Amino acid sequence: MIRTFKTHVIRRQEELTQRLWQFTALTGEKAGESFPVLLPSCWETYPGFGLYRGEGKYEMTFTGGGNVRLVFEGVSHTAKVYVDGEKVGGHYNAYTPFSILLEGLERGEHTLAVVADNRFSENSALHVPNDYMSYGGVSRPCAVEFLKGAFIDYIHVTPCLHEGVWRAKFEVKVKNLSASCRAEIKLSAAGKELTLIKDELPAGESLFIGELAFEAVKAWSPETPALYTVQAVLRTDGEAVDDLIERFGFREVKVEKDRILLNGEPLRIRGLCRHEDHPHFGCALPYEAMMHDLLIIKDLGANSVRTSHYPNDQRFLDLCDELGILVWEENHARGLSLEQMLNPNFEKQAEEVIREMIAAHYNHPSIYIWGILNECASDSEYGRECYEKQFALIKSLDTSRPTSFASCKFKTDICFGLPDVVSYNIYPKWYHETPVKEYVDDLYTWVQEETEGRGKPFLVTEIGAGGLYGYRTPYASKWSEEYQEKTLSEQLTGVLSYPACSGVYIWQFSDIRISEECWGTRPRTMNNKGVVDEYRRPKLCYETVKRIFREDREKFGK
Ligand code: ADA
Repeated sequence: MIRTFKTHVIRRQEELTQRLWQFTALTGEKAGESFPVLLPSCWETYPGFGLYRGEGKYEMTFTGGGNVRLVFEGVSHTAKVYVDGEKVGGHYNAYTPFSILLEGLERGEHTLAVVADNRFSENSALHVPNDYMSYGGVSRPCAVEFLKGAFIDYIHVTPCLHEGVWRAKFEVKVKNLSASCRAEIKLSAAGKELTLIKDELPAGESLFIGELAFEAVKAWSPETPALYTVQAVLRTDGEAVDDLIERFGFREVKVEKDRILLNGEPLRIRGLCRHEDHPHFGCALPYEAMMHDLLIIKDLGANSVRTSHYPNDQRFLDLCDELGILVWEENHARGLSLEQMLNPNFEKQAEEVIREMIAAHYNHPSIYIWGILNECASDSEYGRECYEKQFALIKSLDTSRPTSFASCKFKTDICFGLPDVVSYNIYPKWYHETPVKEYVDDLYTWVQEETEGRGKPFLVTEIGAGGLYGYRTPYASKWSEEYQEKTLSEQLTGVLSYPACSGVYIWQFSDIRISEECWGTRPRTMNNKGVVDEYRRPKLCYETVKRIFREDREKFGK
């Protein structure tokens, strides 16, 4: 399952995951070990492979020919793809999709091999030893598609409310693999139809643009997450050759003064930061496990998830659309120092993540904000240049959502003039002893008085404390569940009662594995700040968070 809904009626797409592939380790002592595995998965979950860093090959066969497209939702973290032994493409970064087009492939049975590599090196600027795991494997679904002479690459839908009536702009990108022809796109969305015609569709890429008004549709909101589909059917020289079905919602996000507005109403964020991580699945959580996480998030009274620190599996975003969970989605980067940002590959690799993230996730109504570069060098001139370029790139691709970044540079950040929303990660009572309210007030006052962030909405994107599941002490010592409960309670109430604040994200949803290479000093080689542990068992703080979030929901009526 690639999406939670059907995406094609005409195009033949065959999912290659949920099937057995042959895995072979290629590096070090394990080289040559080979056995069948079910994809998607991470090899760290295979017995004996818990710490394997290197290359792993996944092989299977598919039958067909003609214009064939291989679609990968995510390979962690560097991929090389071979068909019948010949390299046909590659990709860097675990968390964004890519595809490989094979024109005129001979009909018959073909072997497909994907070599994934999870090693760290100078070539990899984003996947570095870090406070989360960079797993190895084909970690998200993949498929093979059989195309005719032209196909639809994407549909981007931008809704807007105009004089009380919802309108939607449709941008449809088509790739023509043949000679110039007459082409027609028929769009059907929420009971309306529109035909866009090009008398001459040249070879290569073309954009079809159209707009429709919708008088009788429901707006999307966390309380009523109404969703609609749009189908685009492509005809060339009169023949229906391809189609794509996408899903969207009618909602607008705007920033006005110091508030983020959803359909004109100020947002109140009660959120959790979440990594894609689970002891049984690594970062390749199956659909059922994603749903289970979201049920817990809903039960806690939260209304938002921050996809720290990378774009998430599209199925998770589909579920957020369906359940009315607001999403802060961010590009891939955590805590990169100035030196790491100076890696010659950094700019290009980060830019690719942004392009791929926005192209693939543009239509999700749940995504209300794009975040970038969590806790990177936003206190340096060079860092500022990077933030500036990335925000400009985002705005060139999507003007319908605000932007932000989560800073940890206490009173030294120089980038707050760049995003629409000012966001801070703060850990009073964990990494230092300043009382929560005093700390937030000090920070907010500095932002207003000394920075270009003055007057912008203000979010706290991380608060948290470590608590080891099952470690209980009557005197609430650090790392005990009691300490975590007491600290989170003080942090949450302190931040939520600060009137200038638009909301808060807890660090973090569940305990997670971290890279051995860098963070071996954290207990269990894990980040233990989860409200639930890695198996999703609730800690002592669970009921406290639930009470505080639910009281806040009562107070704000949403
Ligand atoms: C940071 C960071 C998180 C995590 C957290 C912590 O603010 O953004 O990824 O490392 O701190 O646990 O200290």
